[in-house]
Amino acid sequence: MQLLHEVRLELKTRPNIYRLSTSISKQVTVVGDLHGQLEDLLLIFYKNGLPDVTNPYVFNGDIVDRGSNSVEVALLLFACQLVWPTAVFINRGNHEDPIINQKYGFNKEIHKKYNLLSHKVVDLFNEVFSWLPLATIIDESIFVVHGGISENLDLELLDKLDRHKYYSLFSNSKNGNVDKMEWEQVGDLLWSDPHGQHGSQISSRGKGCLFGPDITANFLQRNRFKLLVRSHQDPIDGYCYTHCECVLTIFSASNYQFEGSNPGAYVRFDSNGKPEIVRFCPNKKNIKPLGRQIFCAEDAALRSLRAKIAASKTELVATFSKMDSRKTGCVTVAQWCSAMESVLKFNLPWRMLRPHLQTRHVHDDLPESNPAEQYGKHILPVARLFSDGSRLQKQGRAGDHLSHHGPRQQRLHQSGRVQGVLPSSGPSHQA
Ligand SMILES: [Mn+2]
Repeated sequence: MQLLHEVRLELKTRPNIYRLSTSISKQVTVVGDLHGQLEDLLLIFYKNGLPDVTNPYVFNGDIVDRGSNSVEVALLLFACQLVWPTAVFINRGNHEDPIINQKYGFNKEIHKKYNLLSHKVVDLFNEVFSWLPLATIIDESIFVVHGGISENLDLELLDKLDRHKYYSLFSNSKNGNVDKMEWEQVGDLLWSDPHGQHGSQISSRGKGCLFGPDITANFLQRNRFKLLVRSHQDPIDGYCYTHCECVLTIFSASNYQFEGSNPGAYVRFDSNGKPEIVRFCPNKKNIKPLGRQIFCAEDAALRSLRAKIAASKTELVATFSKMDSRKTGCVTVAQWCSAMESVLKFNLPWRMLRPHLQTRHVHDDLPESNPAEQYGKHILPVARLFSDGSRLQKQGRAGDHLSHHGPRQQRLHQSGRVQGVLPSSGPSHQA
């Protein structure tokens, strides 16, 4: 919930229409509908890299509903938005709307995942959605919007309106005084589709319109744009061009209708506006490298954490020693977590991290029993904080702690094979 609060504050500072330049990044990637398909988002990050100043992304709406991981997709994108505020841009889609979320699965998913908190979480998501910008212009030449345009679309009016008023495009209970013209234009951005005939027609979707090639040509010319990029429909190839290649539809939720119905696609523009479309389809072949990629990212974070712990080991041992008033050589998991947090000053889920910070061959060699059993099942050997037993001896407490290890363990210390700079303990092992 903290994340949602933070992202809401961040989004409030954004304009209704983002204006991006690729002068630094030399490229930008546009991702279409994700509809809660986390695997597609992770695959895009795997193939195209995580966002950063050299690799900015525009997510073109409909991040939630239909798929089973809308919560995860939205939270991951919002976290990216906070971490890389100048490299992540999320346009609002027609599914970022409380009324639509009631019908197409997002609210249901939240209720399942958040139980008693779910009403608050739903409200917060809706609040965040209402602050999502409505469109993005890349290098003053590419207009990116979820649905499309209409005959009278007026960017000046769209720049000025209070988008938060259009909390939902269906119910105006929370919207206050809405302006009919503004209301319609926001609806056109989020709901329209291109069609083959000239002029505009009422859309069977009930909102937005069907706009013809003449409306596109006029809009692009009037605003000196070269291309309209939109999403909102699922082409069989993941993307399609219409209106003499002036409209590009890009859709990133693979297998959207059924297994094999469509690949996902995203488009990367270079700084000359030249598009490179990448199609992808998560399958069994792709799952392995994706898993490995996540593992690699975690591994890098853990390595850096281990280095920080190693750098603080003097202070850590002093803290552990203070906690270990009976001189058992052990501390409880709770004490360990509290020491890690107070010494390293990182507010991390230490209890969850602990199993990842152990060195496997250390606890394989744990003695069967030891004098510290009074701490219960989850106890941790202070001595195992160190890779070098001799350092401990210099501190005058080493004898106490090392004596708790069996002969094999001591040999390991002496031979330098105990590399763990962290306490380690398997659930069924005690030190
Ligand atoms: Mn849509």
